[in-house]
Amino acid sequence: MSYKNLSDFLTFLKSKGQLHVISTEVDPILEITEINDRIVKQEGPALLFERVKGSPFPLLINTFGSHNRMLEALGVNSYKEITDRMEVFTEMKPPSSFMDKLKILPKVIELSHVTPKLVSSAPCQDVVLKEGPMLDLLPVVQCWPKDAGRFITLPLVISRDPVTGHRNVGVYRMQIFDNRTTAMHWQIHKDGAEHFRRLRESGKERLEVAVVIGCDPATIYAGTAPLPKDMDEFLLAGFLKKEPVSLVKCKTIDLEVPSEAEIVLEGYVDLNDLRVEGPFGDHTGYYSPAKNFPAFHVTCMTHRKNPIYITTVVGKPPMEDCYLGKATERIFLPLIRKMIPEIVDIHLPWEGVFHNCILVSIKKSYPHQARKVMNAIWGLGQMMFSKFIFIFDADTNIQDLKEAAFKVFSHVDPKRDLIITEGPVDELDHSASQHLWGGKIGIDATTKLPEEGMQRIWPEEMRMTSEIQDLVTRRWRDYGFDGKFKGKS
Ligand SMILES: Cc1cc2nc3c(=O)[nH]c(=O)nc-3n(C[C@H](O)[C@H](O)[C@H](O)COP(=O)(O)O)c2cc1C
Ligand SMILES: [Mn+2]
Repeated sequence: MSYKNLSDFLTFLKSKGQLHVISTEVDPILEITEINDRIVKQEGPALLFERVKGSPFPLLINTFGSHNRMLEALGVNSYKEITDRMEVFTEMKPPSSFMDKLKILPKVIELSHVTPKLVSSAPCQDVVLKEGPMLDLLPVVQCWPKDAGRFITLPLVISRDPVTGHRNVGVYRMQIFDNRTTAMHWQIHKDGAEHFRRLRESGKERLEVAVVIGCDPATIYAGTAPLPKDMDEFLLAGFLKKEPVSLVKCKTIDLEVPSEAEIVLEGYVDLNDLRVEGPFGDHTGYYSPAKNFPAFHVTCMTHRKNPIYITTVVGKPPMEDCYLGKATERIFLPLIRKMIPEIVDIHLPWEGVFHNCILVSIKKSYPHQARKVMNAIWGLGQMMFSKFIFIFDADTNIQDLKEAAFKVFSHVDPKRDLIITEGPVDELDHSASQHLWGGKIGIDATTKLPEEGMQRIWPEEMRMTSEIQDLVTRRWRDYGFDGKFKGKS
Protein backbone atom coordinates (compact mmCIF):
# COMPACT_ATOMS: atom_id res chain seq x y z
CA MET A 1 0.00 0.00 0.00
CA SER A 2 1.36 3.42 -0.84
CA TYR A 3 -0.04 6.90 -0.44
CA LYS A 4 -0.35 9.45 -3.20
CA ASN A 5 0.12 12.40 -0.87
CA LEU A 6 0.01 13.46 2.76
CA SER A 7 -3.80 13.83 2.87
CA ASP A 8 -4.11 10.26 1.63
CA PHE A 9 -2.01 9.07 4.55
CA LEU A 10 -4.02 11.19 6.99
CA THR A 11 -7.26 9.64 5.71
CA PHE A 12 -5.72 6.23 6.35
CA LEU A 13 -4.54 7.22 9.85
CA LYS A 14 -7.98 8.61 10.66
CA SER A 15 -9.60 5.32 9.65
CA LYS A 16 -7.26 3.53 12.06
CA GLY A 17 -7.90 5.96 14.94
CA GLN A 18 -4.30 7.13 14.64
CA LEU A 19 -5.01 10.82 14.03
CA HIS A 20 -6.11 13.22 16.72
CA VAL A 21 -7.50 16.53 15.49
CA ILE A 22 -7.18 19.58 17.76
CA SER A 23 -9.53 22.43 16.88
CA THR A 24 -8.82 24.84 19.69
CA GLU A 25 -6.26 27.55 18.88
CA VAL A 26 -2.69 26.79 19.96
CA ASP A 27 0.50 28.84 20.01
CA PRO A 28 3.33 27.63 17.72
CA ILE A 29 5.74 29.07 20.28
CA LEU A 30 6.53 26.21 22.72
CA GLU A 31 2.91 25.12 23.36
CA ILE A 32 2.89 22.59 20.49
CA THR A 33 6.20 21.11 21.73
CA GLU A 34 4.81 20.45 25.18
CA ILE A 35 1.58 18.86 23.88
CA ASN A 36 3.53 16.75 21.37
CA ASP A 37 6.11 15.69 23.95
CA ARG A 38 3.46 14.23 26.23
CA ILE A 39 1.83 12.35 23.34
CA VAL A 40 4.99 11.06 21.64
CA LYS A 41 6.36 9.69 24.92
CA GLN A 42 3.24 7.49 25.09
CA GLU A 43 3.41 6.35 21.43
CA GLY A 44 0.24 8.38 20.94
CA PRO A 45 -1.44 9.37 17.64
CA ALA A 46 -0.43 11.85 14.96
CA LEU A 47 -1.67 15.32 15.87
CA LEU A 48 -3.36 17.71 13.45
CA PHE A 49 -3.63 21.24 14.84
CA GLU A 50 -6.34 22.97 12.81
CA ARG A 51 -5.86 26.45 14.29
CA VAL A 52 -2.34 27.61 14.87
CA LYS A 53 -2.03 31.21 16.05
CA GLY A 54 -0.92 33.52 13.24
CA SER A 55 -1.28 31.08 10.31
CA PRO A 56 -4.06 30.06 7.94
CA PHE A 57 -2.57 26.55 7.54
CA PRO A 58 -3.09 23.48 9.76
CA LEU A 59 -0.04 21.83 11.32
CA LEU A 60 0.70 18.11 11.43
CA ILE A 61 3.12 16.60 13.95
CA ASN A 62 4.00 13.14 15.31
CA THR A 63 3.18 11.65 11.90
CA PHE A 64 5.78 8.88 12.30
CA GLY A 65 5.77 8.66 16.10
CA SER A 66 5.06 4.97 16.75
CA HIS A 67 6.39 1.62 15.54
CA ASN A 68 3.17 0.83 13.74
CA ARG A 69 2.75 4.26 12.15
CA MET A 70 6.30 4.16 10.83
CA LEU A 71 5.57 0.81 9.16
CA GLU A 72 2.24 2.08 7.86
CA ALA A 73 4.00 5.15 6.46
CA LEU A 74 6.11 2.78 4.39
CA GLY A 75 3.07 0.67 3.49
CA VAL A 76 4.32 -2.57 5.08
CA ASN A 77 3.59 -4.83 8.04
CA SER A 78 7.26 -5.48 8.78
CA TYR A 79 10.64 -4.16 7.65
CA LYS A 80 11.37 -7.65 6.33
CA GLU A 81 8.94 -6.98 3.49
CA ILE A 82 11.27 -4.19 2.35
CA THR A 83 14.58 -5.94 2.99
CA ASP A 84 13.41 -9.09 1.18
CA ARG A 85 12.75 -6.97 -1.91
CA MET A 86 16.18 -5.33 -1.56
CA GLU A 87 17.89 -8.66 -1.13
CA VAL A 88 16.77 -9.56 -4.64
CA PHE A 89 19.02 -6.80 -6.00
CA THR A 90 21.93 -7.22 -3.65
CA GLU A 91 22.02 -11.01 -4.17
CA MET A 92 21.87 -10.65 -7.95
CA LYS A 93 24.67 -12.62 -9.64
CA PRO A 94 25.83 -12.02 -13.21
CA PRO A 95 23.60 -14.19 -15.41
CA SER A 96 25.43 -17.23 -16.77
CA SER A 97 22.66 -18.77 -18.84
CA PHE A 98 19.74 -17.61 -20.89
CA MET A 99 17.39 -18.80 -18.14
CA ASP A 100 19.29 -16.69 -15.58
CA LYS A 101 18.89 -13.65 -17.84
CA LEU A 102 15.18 -14.25 -18.01
CA LYS A 103 15.02 -14.44 -14.22
CA ILE A 104 16.76 -11.07 -13.78
CA LEU A 105 14.57 -9.31 -16.28
CA PRO A 106 11.52 -8.73 -14.04
CA LYS A 107 13.76 -7.31 -11.32
CA VAL A 108 15.38 -4.85 -13.70
CA ILE A 109 11.94 -3.92 -14.96
CA GLU A 110 10.76 -3.41 -11.35
CA LEU A 111 13.59 -0.92 -10.75
CA SER A 112 12.98 0.91 -14.01
CA HIS A 113 9.35 1.24 -12.96
CA VAL A 114 10.20 3.20 -9.85
CA THR A 115 12.54 5.86 -11.26
CA PRO A 116 11.01 9.32 -10.83
CA LYS A 117 8.76 10.52 -13.64
CA LEU A 118 8.14 14.07 -14.76
CA VAL A 119 4.64 15.51 -15.05
CA SER A 120 3.69 18.89 -16.49
CA SER A 121 1.16 20.18 -14.01
CA ALA A 122 0.85 19.54 -10.33
CA PRO A 123 -1.32 20.25 -7.28
CA CYS A 124 1.71 21.57 -5.38
CA GLN A 125 1.60 24.55 -7.76
CA ASP A 126 -2.11 25.36 -7.31
CA VAL A 127 -1.06 28.61 -5.69
CA VAL A 128 2.11 30.45 -6.80
CA LEU A 129 3.45 33.29 -4.64
CA LYS A 130 6.29 35.51 -5.77
CA GLU A 131 5.69 38.46 -3.47
CA GLY A 132 3.77 39.40 -0.34
CA PRO A 133 3.48 37.04 2.64
CA MET A 134 5.31 33.74 2.05
CA LEU A 135 7.18 32.22 5.00
CA ASP A 136 5.07 34.54 7.17
CA LEU A 137 2.07 32.39 6.22
CA LEU A 138 3.53 29.20 7.69
CA PRO A 139 2.79 27.94 11.23
CA VAL A 140 6.49 27.48 12.01
CA VAL A 141 7.15 26.39 15.58
CA GLN A 142 9.63 27.50 18.17
CA CYS A 143 10.51 24.14 19.72
CA TRP A 144 12.43 24.86 22.94
CA PRO A 145 12.70 27.90 25.23
CA LYS A 146 16.27 28.83 24.33
CA ASP A 147 15.99 28.23 20.57
CA ALA A 148 17.13 31.19 18.49
CA GLY A 149 13.67 31.42 16.92
CA ARG A 150 11.31 29.38 14.77
CA PHE A 151 12.57 26.43 12.74
CA ILE A 152 11.14 24.45 9.84
CA THR A 153 12.11 21.00 11.14
CA LEU A 154 10.97 18.43 8.57
CA PRO A 155 11.79 19.92 5.16
CA LEU A 156 13.09 17.93 2.19
CA VAL A 157 15.97 19.98 0.87
CA ILE A 158 16.66 19.29 -2.81
CA SER A 159 19.80 20.37 -4.66
CA ARG A 160 22.06 19.26 -7.48
CA ASP A 161 25.81 18.73 -7.38
CA PRO A 162 27.01 21.80 -9.32
CA VAL A 163 29.72 19.72 -11.03
CA THR A 164 28.05 16.36 -11.77
CA GLY A 165 24.37 17.37 -11.67
CA HIS A 166 23.48 14.48 -9.32
CA ARG A 167 20.42 15.24 -7.22
CA ASN A 168 20.31 15.04 -3.44
CA VAL A 169 17.40 15.14 -1.01
CA GLY A 170 18.11 15.61 2.69
CA VAL A 171 16.17 16.68 5.75
CA TYR A 172 17.99 19.71 7.15
CA ARG A 173 16.29 22.13 9.55
CA MET A 174 15.81 25.76 8.52
CA GLN A 175 15.68 28.71 10.94
CA ILE A 176 13.33 31.48 9.85
CA PHE A 177 15.14 34.84 9.47
CA ASP A 178 12.33 36.77 7.75
CA ASN A 179 9.49 36.35 5.23
CA ARG A 180 11.92 35.38 2.43
CA THR A 181 15.04 34.10 4.20
CA THR A 182 16.00 31.11 6.34
CA ALA A 183 19.18 29.34 7.38
CA MET A 184 20.17 26.08 5.69
CA HIS A 185 21.51 23.76 8.39
CA TRP A 186 23.17 21.03 6.35
CA GLN A 187 25.94 19.76 8.56
CA ILE A 188 29.47 19.56 7.22
CA HIS A 189 29.38 15.78 6.52
CA LYS A 190 26.08 15.82 4.64
CA ASP A 191 25.49 15.68 0.89
CA GLY A 192 23.85 19.13 0.69
CA ALA A 193 26.91 20.69 2.33
CA GLU A 194 29.12 18.94 -0.24
CA HIS A 195 27.06 20.45 -3.07
CA PHE A 196 27.58 23.87 -1.50
CA ARG A 197 31.35 23.35 -1.21
CA ARG A 198 31.54 22.20 -4.83
CA LEU A 199 30.17 25.55 -5.99
CA ARG A 200 33.78 26.78 -5.86
CA GLU A 201 34.95 24.03 -8.22
CA SER A 202 32.14 24.84 -10.62
CA GLY A 203 33.01 28.55 -10.66
CA LYS A 204 29.47 29.51 -9.62
CA GLU A 205 28.40 31.42 -6.54
CA ARG A 206 24.79 30.36 -6.23
CA LEU A 207 23.25 26.95 -5.73
CA GLU A 208 19.58 26.56 -6.49
CA VAL A 209 17.68 24.78 -3.75
CA ALA A 210 14.08 23.59 -3.55
CA VAL A 211 12.44 22.77 -0.24
CA VAL A 212 9.40 20.55 0.14
CA ILE A 213 7.33 20.75 3.30
CA GLY A 214 4.91 17.83 3.40
CA CYS A 215 4.39 15.04 0.83
CA ASP A 216 3.68 11.30 0.90
CA PRO A 217 5.31 9.69 3.96
CA ALA A 218 7.68 7.26 2.14
CA THR A 219 9.28 10.19 0.33
CA ILE A 220 9.73 12.09 3.60
CA TYR A 221 11.41 9.01 5.09
CA ALA A 222 13.71 8.75 2.05
CA GLY A 223 14.97 12.29 2.75
CA THR A 224 16.22 11.15 6.16
CA ALA A 225 17.90 7.99 4.84
CA PRO A 226 21.74 7.96 4.76
CA LEU A 227 22.11 6.88 1.13
CA PRO A 228 25.59 6.91 -0.38
CA LYS A 229 26.36 10.24 -2.06
CA ASP A 230 25.02 10.56 -5.61
CA MET A 231 22.26 8.02 -5.01
CA ASP A 232 18.92 9.70 -5.59
CA GLU A 233 16.67 9.61 -2.53
CA PHE A 234 13.63 9.89 -4.86
CA LEU A 235 14.61 6.53 -6.36
CA LEU A 236 14.59 5.01 -2.87
CA ALA A 237 11.18 6.63 -2.30
CA GLY A 238 9.89 5.07 -5.53
CA PHE A 239 11.29 1.67 -4.53
CA LEU A 240 9.58 1.89 -1.14
CA LYS A 241 6.29 3.02 -2.69
CA LYS A 242 6.56 0.50 -5.55
CA GLU A 243 5.68 3.33 -7.90
CA PRO A 244 7.64 6.29 -9.24
CA VAL A 245 7.71 9.60 -7.39
CA SER A 246 5.97 12.00 -9.70
CA LEU A 247 7.97 15.22 -10.08
CA VAL A 248 7.19 18.63 -11.53
CA LYS A 249 9.58 21.39 -12.61
CA CYS A 250 9.84 24.32 -10.21
CA LYS A 251 8.51 27.70 -11.36
CA THR A 252 11.66 29.80 -10.88
CA ILE A 253 14.56 27.35 -10.61
CA ASP A 254 15.90 24.35 -12.51
CA LEU A 255 14.91 21.65 -10.01
CA GLU A 256 12.02 19.22 -9.69
CA VAL A 257 9.82 18.59 -6.67
CA PRO A 258 7.18 15.93 -5.86
CA SER A 259 4.05 17.06 -7.69
CA GLU A 260 1.84 16.02 -4.77
CA ALA A 261 3.78 18.11 -2.23
CA GLU A 262 1.94 20.39 0.18
CA ILE A 263 4.25 23.42 0.21
CA VAL A 264 7.34 24.17 -1.91
CA LEU A 265 9.96 26.87 -1.37
CA GLU A 266 12.11 27.70 -4.38
CA GLY A 267 15.31 29.64 -3.95
CA TYR A 268 19.07 29.61 -3.66
CA VAL A 269 22.02 29.72 -1.30
CA ASP A 270 25.03 31.93 -1.98
CA LEU A 271 28.68 31.07 -1.26
CA ASN A 272 29.22 34.50 0.22
CA ASP A 273 26.13 34.69 2.39
CA LEU A 274 26.65 32.81 5.65
CA ARG A 275 24.71 33.77 8.76
CA VAL A 276 24.52 32.75 12.39
CA GLU A 277 22.14 29.82 12.91
CA GLY A 278 20.99 28.50 16.32
CA PRO A 279 21.08 27.79 19.17
CA PHE A 280 18.56 24.97 18.65
CA GLY A 281 17.29 22.32 21.08
CA ASP A 282 18.56 19.25 19.23
CA HIS A 283 17.88 15.52 19.05
CA THR A 284 20.77 14.99 21.47
CA GLY A 285 18.62 16.48 24.24
CA TYR A 286 20.92 19.53 24.41
CA TYR A 287 21.07 22.89 22.69
CA SER A 288 23.40 22.98 19.69
CA PRO A 289 25.35 26.23 19.82
CA ALA A 290 25.02 29.01 17.26
CA LYS A 291 27.24 28.64 14.16
CA ASN A 292 27.49 29.99 10.64
CA PHE A 293 25.43 28.31 7.94
CA PRO A 294 24.34 29.43 4.46
CA ALA A 295 21.30 31.69 4.16
CA PHE A 296 18.51 30.34 1.96
CA HIS A 297 16.75 32.99 -0.16
CA VAL A 298 13.19 32.22 -1.24
CA THR A 299 12.38 33.34 -4.79
CA CYS A 300 8.95 31.72 -4.95
CA MET A 301 6.59 29.73 -2.75
CA THR A 302 3.99 27.38 -4.21
CA HIS A 303 1.40 25.29 -2.42
CA ARG A 304 -1.68 23.14 -2.78
CA LYS A 305 -5.06 24.80 -2.34
CA ASN A 306 -5.38 23.75 1.29
CA PRO A 307 -1.85 22.78 2.32
CA ILE A 308 -0.88 20.96 5.49
CA TYR A 309 2.31 22.12 7.19
CA ILE A 310 4.27 19.15 8.55
CA THR A 311 6.77 19.49 11.36
CA THR A 312 8.42 17.57 14.16
CA VAL A 313 10.12 18.39 17.43
CA VAL A 314 13.36 16.69 18.35
CA GLY A 315 14.64 16.38 21.91
CA LYS A 316 15.38 13.82 24.56
CA PRO A 317 14.40 10.37 23.25
CA PRO A 318 11.99 8.86 22.52
CA MET A 319 10.87 11.43 19.96
CA GLU A 320 9.34 11.08 16.51
CA ASP A 321 12.75 10.92 14.82
CA CYS A 322 13.59 7.75 16.80
CA TYR A 323 11.07 5.82 14.70
CA LEU A 324 12.55 7.22 11.47
CA GLY A 325 15.97 6.12 12.78
CA LYS A 326 14.66 2.64 13.60
CA ALA A 327 13.39 2.31 10.03
CA THR A 328 16.89 3.14 8.77
CA GLU A 329 18.49 0.64 11.16
CA ARG A 330 16.25 -2.13 9.78
CA ILE A 331 16.21 -1.15 6.09
CA PHE A 332 19.95 -0.58 5.81
CA LEU A 333 21.06 -3.76 7.63
CA PRO A 334 21.17 -5.94 4.47
CA LEU A 335 23.20 -3.26 2.67
CA ILE A 336 25.64 -2.97 5.57
CA ARG A 337 25.96 -6.76 5.51
CA LYS A 338 27.06 -6.55 1.88
CA MET A 339 30.10 -4.56 3.02
CA ILE A 340 30.67 -6.24 6.39
CA PRO A 341 29.35 -9.76 5.73
CA GLU A 342 29.96 -11.20 9.20
CA ILE A 343 27.39 -8.84 10.71
CA VAL A 344 24.27 -10.62 11.95
CA ASP A 345 22.37 -7.71 13.50
CA ILE A 346 22.81 -4.09 14.56
CA HIS A 347 21.05 -2.02 17.20
CA LEU A 348 21.34 1.72 17.70
CA PRO A 349 19.67 2.24 21.08
CA TRP A 350 17.65 5.45 21.35
CA GLU A 351 19.60 6.48 24.42
CA GLY A 352 22.57 6.78 22.04
CA VAL A 353 20.70 9.27 19.81
CA PHE A 354 21.82 7.44 16.61
CA HIS A 355 25.53 8.14 16.58
CA ASN A 356 26.66 7.73 20.15
CA CYS A 357 26.27 3.97 20.45
CA ILE A 358 25.94 0.94 18.21
CA LEU A 359 25.61 -2.71 19.18
CA VAL A 360 26.67 -5.25 16.56
CA SER A 361 26.46 -9.04 16.59
CA ILE A 362 28.79 -10.97 14.29
CA LYS A 363 29.47 -14.49 13.12
CA LYS A 364 33.06 -14.73 14.30
CA SER A 365 35.35 -16.95 12.24
CA TYR A 366 38.86 -15.66 12.95
CA PRO A 367 40.87 -13.92 15.68
CA HIS A 368 40.41 -10.19 16.17
CA GLN A 369 37.46 -10.09 13.80
CA ALA A 370 35.60 -7.80 16.21
CA ARG A 371 38.31 -5.19 15.65
CA LYS A 372 38.03 -5.54 11.90
CA VAL A 373 34.27 -4.89 12.20
CA MET A 374 34.80 -1.85 14.43
CA ASN A 375 37.22 -0.32 11.95
CA ALA A 376 34.87 -1.07 9.06
CA ILE A 377 32.04 0.73 10.87
CA TRP A 378 34.25 3.73 11.55
CA GLY A 379 34.78 3.91 7.79
CA LEU A 380 31.19 3.49 6.67
CA GLY A 381 29.12 6.55 5.71
CA GLN A 382 27.36 8.20 8.64
CA MET A 383 28.21 5.15 10.78
CA MET A 384 31.67 6.73 11.04
CA PHE A 385 30.27 8.89 13.84
CA SER A 386 29.73 5.88 16.14
CA LYS A 387 31.29 6.81 19.47
CA PHE A 388 30.76 3.52 21.34
CA ILE A 389 30.81 0.27 19.31
CA PHE A 390 30.00 -2.98 21.13
CA ILE A 391 30.60 -6.28 19.28
CA PHE A 392 28.84 -9.49 20.31
CA ASP A 393 28.68 -13.12 19.21
CA ALA A 394 25.98 -14.11 16.75
CA ASP A 395 23.81 -15.76 19.41
CA THR A 396 23.42 -12.60 21.54
CA ASN A 397 20.05 -10.91 21.11
CA ILE A 398 21.38 -7.36 20.90
CA GLN A 399 17.87 -5.91 20.60
CA ASP A 400 17.59 -6.81 24.30
CA LEU A 401 19.76 -4.27 26.14
CA LYS A 402 19.70 -6.35 29.35
CA GLU A 403 21.11 -9.38 27.57
CA ALA A 404 23.69 -7.19 25.83
CA ALA A 405 24.78 -5.58 29.10
CA PHE A 406 25.12 -9.02 30.71
CA LYS A 407 27.45 -10.12 27.91
CA VAL A 408 29.54 -6.96 28.07
CA PHE A 409 30.01 -7.14 31.81
CA SER A 410 30.86 -10.84 31.78
CA HIS A 411 32.82 -11.27 28.51
CA VAL A 412 35.00 -8.17 28.50
CA ASP A 413 38.46 -7.94 30.02
CA PRO A 414 38.86 -4.17 29.96
CA LYS A 415 42.63 -4.40 29.57
CA ARG A 416 42.51 -6.69 26.56
CA ASP A 417 39.22 -6.01 24.78
CA LEU A 418 39.02 -2.25 24.22
CA ILE A 419 40.23 -0.09 21.36
CA ILE A 420 40.38 3.61 21.98
CA THR A 421 40.86 5.63 18.84
CA GLU A 422 39.87 8.99 17.40
CA GLY A 423 38.34 10.49 14.32
CA PRO A 424 35.55 12.68 12.99
CA VAL A 425 32.53 12.95 15.27
CA ASP A 426 29.01 14.11 14.55
CA GLU A 427 28.76 17.88 14.27
CA LEU A 428 26.25 17.81 17.16
CA ASP A 429 28.49 15.87 19.57
CA HIS A 430 29.16 18.08 22.57
CA SER A 431 31.47 15.77 24.51
CA ALA A 432 34.51 16.07 22.24
CA SER A 433 36.95 18.75 23.38
CA GLN A 434 37.20 20.10 19.85
CA HIS A 435 34.45 20.63 17.31
CA LEU A 436 34.10 17.74 14.80
CA TRP A 437 36.91 15.62 16.24
CA GLY A 438 37.05 13.27 19.19
CA GLY A 439 37.64 9.88 20.78
CA LYS A 440 35.87 6.62 20.04
CA ILE A 441 35.82 3.30 21.82
CA GLY A 442 35.33 -0.21 20.50
CA ILE A 443 34.44 -2.93 23.03
CA ASP A 444 34.85 -6.57 22.03
CA ALA A 445 32.29 -8.65 23.94
CA THR A 446 32.67 -11.76 21.79
CA THR A 447 33.96 -15.13 23.00
CA LYS A 448 37.77 -14.93 23.13
CA LEU A 449 39.99 -17.33 21.20
CA PRO A 450 43.43 -18.66 22.19
CA GLU A 451 44.90 -16.65 19.28
CA GLU A 452 43.56 -13.52 20.96
CA GLY A 453 45.65 -14.17 24.06
CA MET A 454 43.07 -16.22 25.94
CA GLN A 455 45.09 -18.77 27.88
CA ARG A 456 42.17 -20.53 29.53
CA ILE A 457 39.17 -22.48 28.29
CA TRP A 458 36.18 -20.20 27.60
CA PRO A 459 33.34 -21.50 29.76
CA GLU A 460 30.20 -22.97 28.32
CA GLU A 461 26.99 -21.00 28.80
CA MET A 462 24.41 -22.76 31.01
CA ARG A 463 21.15 -23.71 29.34
CA MET A 464 18.40 -26.06 30.53
CA THR A 465 17.57 -28.96 28.24
CA SER A 466 14.42 -28.55 26.21
CA GLU A 467 13.11 -31.87 27.54
CA ILE A 468 13.11 -30.57 31.11
CA GLN A 469 11.68 -27.22 30.06
CA ASP A 470 8.81 -28.98 28.29
CA LEU A 471 8.23 -31.26 31.25
CA VAL A 472 8.00 -28.34 33.69
CA THR A 473 5.67 -26.45 31.36
CA ARG A 474 3.43 -29.51 31.11
CA ARG A 475 3.39 -30.01 34.88
CA TRP A 476 3.15 -26.32 35.87
CA ARG A 477 -0.34 -26.66 37.32
CA ASP A 478 0.76 -29.57 39.48
CA TYR A 479 3.15 -27.35 41.42
CA GLY A 480 0.24 -25.37 42.90
CA PHE A 481 1.27 -21.78 42.06
CA ASP A 482 -2.44 -21.06 41.43
CA GLY A 483 -1.94 -18.69 38.50
CA LYS A 484 0.25 -16.36 40.60
CA PHE A 485 3.31 -17.03 38.49
CA LYS A 486 3.60 -17.56 34.77
CA GLY A 487 4.44 -21.06 33.58
CA LYS A 488 6.54 -19.61 30.75
CA SER A 489 8.64 -16.45 30.52
C1 LIG B 1 13.76 15.40 12.05
C2 LIG B 1 15.13 15.39 11.48
C3 LIG B 1 15.86 16.56 11.42
C4 LIG B 1 17.16 16.58 10.90
N1 LIG B 1 17.84 17.75 10.85
C5 LIG B 1 19.07 17.79 10.29
C6 LIG B 1 19.77 19.01 10.18
O1 LIG B 1 19.30 20.07 10.58
N2 LIG B 1 21.00 18.98 9.59
C7 LIG B 1 21.56 17.84 9.11
O2 LIG B 1 22.65 17.88 8.57
N3 LIG B 1 20.92 16.65 9.23
C8 LIG B 1 19.69 16.60 9.80
N4 LIG B 1 19.02 15.42 9.88
C9 LIG B 1 19.68 14.17 9.45
C10 LIG B 1 19.69 14.04 7.95
O3 LIG B 1 18.41 14.18 7.40
C11 LIG B 1 20.28 12.69 7.54
O4 LIG B 1 21.61 12.62 8.02
C12 LIG B 1 20.25 12.44 6.04
O5 LIG B 1 20.89 11.21 5.76
C13 LIG B 1 20.94 13.55 5.29
O6 LIG B 1 20.83 13.34 3.91
P1 LIG B 1 22.14 13.24 3.03
O7 LIG B 1 22.78 11.92 3.40
O8 LIG B 1 21.60 13.25 1.63
O9 LIG B 1 22.99 14.40 3.36
C14 LIG B 1 17.73 15.39 10.41
C15 LIG B 1 16.98 14.20 10.46
C16 LIG B 1 15.71 14.19 10.97
C17 LIG B 1 14.94 12.90 11.01
MN1 LIG C 1 22.07 11.92 0.04
